[in-house]
This record gives sequence, C-alpha cells and structure tokens, in this order.
Amino acid sequence: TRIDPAALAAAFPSDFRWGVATSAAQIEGAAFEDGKGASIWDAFCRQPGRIKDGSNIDVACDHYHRFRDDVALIKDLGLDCYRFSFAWPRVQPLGQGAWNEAGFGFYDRLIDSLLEAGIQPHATLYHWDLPQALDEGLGGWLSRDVVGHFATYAAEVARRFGDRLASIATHNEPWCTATLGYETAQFAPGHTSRAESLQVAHHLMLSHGAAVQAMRAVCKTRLGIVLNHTPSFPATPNEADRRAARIDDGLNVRWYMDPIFRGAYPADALAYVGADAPRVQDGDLALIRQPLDFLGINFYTRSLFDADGKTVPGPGKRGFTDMGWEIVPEVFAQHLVRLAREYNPPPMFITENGMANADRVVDGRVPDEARISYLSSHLQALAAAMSLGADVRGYFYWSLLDNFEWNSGYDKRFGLVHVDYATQARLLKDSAHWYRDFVARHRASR
Ligand code: GBH
Repeated sequence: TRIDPAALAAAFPSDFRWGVATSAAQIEGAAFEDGKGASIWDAFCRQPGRIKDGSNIDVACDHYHRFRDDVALIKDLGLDCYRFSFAWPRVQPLGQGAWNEAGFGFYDRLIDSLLEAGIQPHATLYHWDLPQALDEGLGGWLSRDVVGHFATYAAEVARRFGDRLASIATHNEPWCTATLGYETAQFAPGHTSRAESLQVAHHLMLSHGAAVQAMRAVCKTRLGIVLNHTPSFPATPNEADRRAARIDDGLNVRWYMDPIFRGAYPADALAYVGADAPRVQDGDLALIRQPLDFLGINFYTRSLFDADGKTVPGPGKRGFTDMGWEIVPEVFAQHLVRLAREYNPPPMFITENGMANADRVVDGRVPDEARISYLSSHLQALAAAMSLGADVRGYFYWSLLDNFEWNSGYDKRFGLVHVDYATQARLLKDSAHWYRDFVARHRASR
C-alpha cells in the first residue's frame, strides 16, 4: 500500500523543517589543500585492508570545490535546512595551537552561500575526523587532554560562526566513535578494546559538556548533541535473549542518554562491563549534564540479540537495505515515543535517517523506488510518534549525496542525489524528486 503524500504532508505542523545531512570527511575531499591537516580517517584509509574497496577520501565528492553547486541542489530541492560538519583538522591542522584561516574561509563561504539561498545552516563539530596529530601525539580520545582541546576548538567555531548558524551539535554519534573506533576496529583509529572504548566514550561526553559550556559563553546559538539509536530487541522471548538485548540497550542508548540527561551511567550496564568501566573523576558527571537546546537522533534500523550476542533477523516484513540493515519504521515511532516518555528531552531533530540502495543510472534516471518507500514509511512513523507526544521539530535525510561510506568505501549509496565519481556529475534520483514534491506539498498546506 502506497502512502498518500498529501495526507502525510498535512500531518506535520506548519513550522516543521525539512533538510538533508552530510559530513565533512565523507564529501569534502581536498584532504591536503589550503593547509588542512591529516585526520585519523586520512591515515586509516592508507592502512591496507581497512576500507573494503581500498578507497580514500583525498577527493571524495570534491565538495570543497563544488560546494556552490551542492548548495544550489539543496535550494532546488526546496529544503529549509542543511546539516554539515566542520573538519577540525581543516581549521586547526594539529588539533591544538594555530588556526588555519584558509580552512575557516571555506566554512565562511559555505555558510554565506547557504544563507543567501535561504537555507538554515546546522553544524556539527565532530563527525569522526580527529586531527591525526592528536592521535599520534596524545593517543587521541584515550587522552583526557583532548577534552580541553575540543572545547577550545568548539569555542572558536562558535565565536566566529555562532550568529550565522541555526544550531551547533558537539558530537555526531559518540557510540560509533567509541565502539566502532576503539572496540570493533571497523572505524579509525581501529583499536580492539572494550575498556578503551568506554574510556573514550567518557572523554567524548566530557568534551561535549566542556564544549557546550565554552560555547554558551560566546554565542546564543542552539546547542545540542547527535546520538545514534539502534533499538535492541531479543531474538526470542526467552530470558537470556531479553537480558542480552537489555544490556545492549544499556551500552548503546542509555550509556549516553543517562549521563547527559540524568547525570549517571546506567547501573545494569555498568555492572555488566565490570573492570572495563571508565575512570570517572569528581565533577565529571555534572560537567556532562549540561542543559541542551536540542537532541539530535539518527535512526536507521534495530538490532536483534540472543544469548550469544548480536544475531541476524529473519526475513523482515519490509526487507533489508543494501547495508543489510532491517527496515523497521514502526521501531522508529516506538523509540521516539519511548525517549519522550522516559527522558523528557529538549526538542528533538531527526538529524539522520536514510538507506543505502544499489542505485544505477538507467536512461538518465535513477529509479530508486525502495528509497521512496523507506523515506515515506519513516515519515509516516515520525508523524505517528509526534501525535503520541514526541516533540520533533525537523527531519534531515541522510544524505544529500552518495558519498564515502566509511569502511564500506564508495560502494554503498545513501544519496538523494547520485554521484558519478569518475566525472563528479550529480543526478537527482527519483527519491529526490519525491522528497521535493513532498516538501512542496507540506509548504502548500502551511
Ligand atoms: C551514520 O552512522 C553516520 O553518522 C553517517 O556518517 C553514515 O554515513 C550513516 O550513518 C550511514 O551509515 O551495524 O548492522 O548492527 C550510522 C551508524 C548504523 C551504526 C546502524 C550501528 C547498526 C546496524 N550506525 N548500525 S549493524
């Protein structure tokens, strides 16, 4: 059954905002231009075997040089807002000390061109591209010293750009930085220790708190954080599976939500990790628990657990994306309602939601029907969650462009806009046309 876009558009409040999201490392390229320092992802891509297609991010979508065309695409789609990230090593090559004026110049031009096009800029400070010098010199996020360096960087961005940004998020998905970077080695810097990952998670949250405090002193912009939530379910109703899912919920959702909104780590997950628990100093939890103006939620899928750990779900009702992630819009709705009830969070934004699809250009079009149903079913779920009390103010589709999908390289395509990497040609997929029409309908109903 197809969803009626007109009825769906009318379900959203008139001031609801529509956008698309990207991140610096995934699209900018120009990895070593105009004084940019190396990031841990520039280094990770050069280690054999880390990236599935052996690619790197030296060029990516060449957005650094094509940003005006990309802003024109966002305008052409009729969107209200755009979420992007600052590359820390572009503006401060070593992660401490000297600023790189040429790097700031790029974001200055990007923000101005968005504002000229009538698009609200929403920035993220850290979308995984730590300056490599901080990793080599200090041990990266394992070092508590990086907390202070991050706050200094945050304050400088807020001081220069705060009055032109609609919001600033400190971190994108700290769970990914900590777990995939330091425990499973799928992401940079590729370590394999749970104890390290939990210490890193603690430093990430400390750096969030310190950055919010430092930015409050220099700007009036709305401040928040972006968390990735992959709700955990038991594979069967038996007690062992339910316990495994509950523990994962503690390590993924509550490990971040509880310190930020309740001032404590979740007791059950803390007991479960035992000696791997982070070293926490007096005052740390108070620093982490800063009042926030918004909470960004990134939602893609759920995960399933049995007593042995993560397990693959059986054939789902709606199938799987090209990442092998189960398509579960009803979980999206249910989870947002849970967050509203259990945490009473500040206004939420869906800062990412989307799917990878094996897209191909066919006669000058990209027929990505699967993405249209993913998008429309998740928007329907979002409207349902809002009617049940979730206070959500905006939605950003991930992503504007096909781009560098981290350890998967360029093989996975998440964009509304197709990128031909040989020529850098951009082509609106059918889903982009659908989203444009949908947003126009919503605007007409305002
Ligand atoms: C986001 O990460 C990132 O912010 C963005 O940069 C990225 O391109 C985008 O999503 C697409 O990946 O691993 O099979 O158990 C999302 C990362 C996705 C991690 C879902 C946990 C759980 C499914 N999360 N994943 S699985």
